Amino acid sequence: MNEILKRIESPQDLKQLSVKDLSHLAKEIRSLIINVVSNTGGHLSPNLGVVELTLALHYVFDAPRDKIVWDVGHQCYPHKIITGRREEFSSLRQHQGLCGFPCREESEYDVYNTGHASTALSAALGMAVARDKKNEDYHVVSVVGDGSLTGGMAWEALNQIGHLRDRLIIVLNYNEMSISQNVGAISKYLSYLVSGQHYLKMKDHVKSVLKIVPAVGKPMIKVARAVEEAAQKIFFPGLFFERLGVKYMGPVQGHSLRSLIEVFKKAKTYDGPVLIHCVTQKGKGYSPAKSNPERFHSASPFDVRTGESLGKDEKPTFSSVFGQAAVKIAKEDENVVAITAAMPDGTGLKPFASQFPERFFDVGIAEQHAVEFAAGLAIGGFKPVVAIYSTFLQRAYDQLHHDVCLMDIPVVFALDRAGIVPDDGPTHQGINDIVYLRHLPNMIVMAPKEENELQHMLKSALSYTHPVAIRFPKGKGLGIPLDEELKEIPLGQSELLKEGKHLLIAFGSMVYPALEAARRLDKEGISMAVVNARFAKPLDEKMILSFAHRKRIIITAEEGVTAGGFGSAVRELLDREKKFNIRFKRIGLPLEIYPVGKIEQIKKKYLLDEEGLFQQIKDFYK
Ligand SMILES: Cc1ncc(C[n+]2csc(CCOP(=O)(O)OP(=O)(O)O)c2C)c(N)n1
Repeated sequence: MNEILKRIESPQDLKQLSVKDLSHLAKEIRSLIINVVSNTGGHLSPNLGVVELTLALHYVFDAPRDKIVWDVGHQCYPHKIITGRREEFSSLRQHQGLCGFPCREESEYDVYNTGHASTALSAALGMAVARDKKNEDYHVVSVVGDGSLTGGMAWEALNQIGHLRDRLIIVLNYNEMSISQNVGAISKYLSYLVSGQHYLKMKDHVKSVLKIVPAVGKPMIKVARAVEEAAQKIFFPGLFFERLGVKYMGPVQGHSLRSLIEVFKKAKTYDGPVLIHCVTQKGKGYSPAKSNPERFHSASPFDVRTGESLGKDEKPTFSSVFGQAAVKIAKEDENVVAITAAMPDGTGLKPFASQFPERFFDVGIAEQHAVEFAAGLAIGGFKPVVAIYSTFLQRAYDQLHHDVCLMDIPVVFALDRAGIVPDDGPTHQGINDIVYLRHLPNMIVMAPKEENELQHMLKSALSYTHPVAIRFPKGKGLGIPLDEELKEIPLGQSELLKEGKHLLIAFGSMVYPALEAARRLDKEGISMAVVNARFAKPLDEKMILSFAHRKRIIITAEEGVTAGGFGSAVRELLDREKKFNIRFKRIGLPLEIYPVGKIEQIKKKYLLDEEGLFQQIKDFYK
């Protein structure tokens, strides 16, 4: 096993191989990926789908001199394996191991760090223009999926690519999937192009029928027209791209090394932008992933034999509690609608989508549009709930400000994966949202201490008639029983959980660790009251000021960057009042680029776990 792979130290070693050897190598790479990802978890089905495509690219082009730019970058495992990182591949997504996305700090073959979608065409165009302006001579190749092509930035790039016409190769990895089934009119157009192949067969078939049938009646004329239309598709496929000024090649069978090598060689000779439409299958080579590419898009560790996940936990995730609460509320209020930007499963909205298909919208990887679309729906009398991961909502900052908050339009934002996010590394951390939301006019910012409170917060948010953001972490809840009946939390009201002399006020996921730390501090003679803030905006000013009047120490805790975050909000309140002589500390995250690792490892490093809180408060008290 791995007879060929063990000889591949760099892409140069591929160039000596025959197509037959490359095809064996593809098998060996798939097997390595399946084995490693079954241990570490990771993006399985996207990577299994691009093995031949990656081999053909590295066979034809000369990286790192030629630049290969991956969109999202979740499909870079074969690329990492053949660019000198085969031995380290088992450390994928582990603390101090290989990052699951392209990473310039790791290798000169990774020209551009990614994690968020739809960036590759813009970045690649920039590189191509820089090359041409400096009279240099290398190829720039960007690989973009059909899912990522639903993002607006990809079209902004195409607009300029067709205008400038610099030499640039776009490999469209078409597999009909985003994380879930791909959506939208562009996706339909791409599948229409692919279906040209079937028309080709149909045309031949019809031709042969026409040959043997002498009479040409009305039905025959209809058939003849269909043949003509099909012929148009065949002879001018990709007309749309051609009209944009981008040469279209394809569709190409994306698992045929011979076809891929041939088309990439041809594309190399073209002096302008060219798009190669490669048809691939997500999960290729591993039947559980092939039959359920969505589940294996980003899989947790699994049993290779069966595909079953390892380490099942009975506690529901925050995402699923959110999704169920949305269904419950929508049953009672027909104006509630839900929106996702290509993450129906990850955000927990699948049950909503199946129960209320006409009130559910998957807009594609289009966070900016999702926010703006929601604002329009709200103006029309609906109550939109927009579920987007904290890190991806960063995309829509201006829409939040300009299109929702300035007009005080009631849209509810459910920010999943808020706080520290495991395994995916710096691009996926959800640690900025308190900061980027708190200063928006009219925006209410909430975070539940556990999953039961999340349900009540969703109900409450829909009653406030302002823009509201609810942030909650990735993963399992705390196992708190879920109330049947949902209640409304009065706007801005915090919750006192433990009496004490000084104040420890925690936001969201930090509440329980704060409570545990405070119980231990009691034993050290340090008496901290613990308050569940619930709101970063509006703050429970009355409660905080009452402590400020009586106490000497106020400490805030949040799972987000402290610069401009929740603690800063409390500090600003105290500064506004001026008259307090108190000692104040904010606990949270520094401005840094966060390492790959498990949540526990990262929290420990930044002293945000119970032990870290205990030590930080004890040291401060002294
Ligand atoms: C801005 C942004 N929103 C959402 C995501 C989550 N996400 C990661 S991969 C993916 C689907 C990408 O589909 P496609 O480009 O077709 O690649 P495939 O996985 O099908 O190979 C999504 C939605 C993201 N990475 N970035």
